[in-house]
Amino acid sequence: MENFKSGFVSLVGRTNVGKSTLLNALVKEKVAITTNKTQTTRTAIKAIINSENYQIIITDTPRNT
Ligand SMILES: Nc1nc2c(ncn2[C@@H]2O[C@H](COP(=O)(O)OP(=O)(O)OP(=O)(O)O)[C@@H](O)[C@H]2O)c(=O)[nH]1
Ligand SMILES: [Mg+2]
Repeated sequence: MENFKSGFVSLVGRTNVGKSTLLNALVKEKVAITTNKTQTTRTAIKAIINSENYQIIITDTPRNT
């Protein structure tokens, strides 16, 4: 566990810029709905990436503007 690291990442930004698309790509699963329409994500969506040496907790957020 000595070299194990963990942390949080939040994806924030204007609507329709690709936050949810990036989340899905990072976790390699379709956890968040993505569309070409604005204000798609309505609630914060959390996903976790686990690896031998790290854990990342990612939150995709609804549009910020
Ligand atoms: N050309 C291009 N289009 C992208 C890229 N990433 C995402 N898109 C497209 O941009 C649109 C919006 O993507 P979303 O991931 O739903 O955007 P979002 O930021 O989550 O939007 P909200 O949930 O409304 O805040 C979709 O049509 C995606 O296919 C990219 O890197 N390049
Ligand atoms: Mg979204």
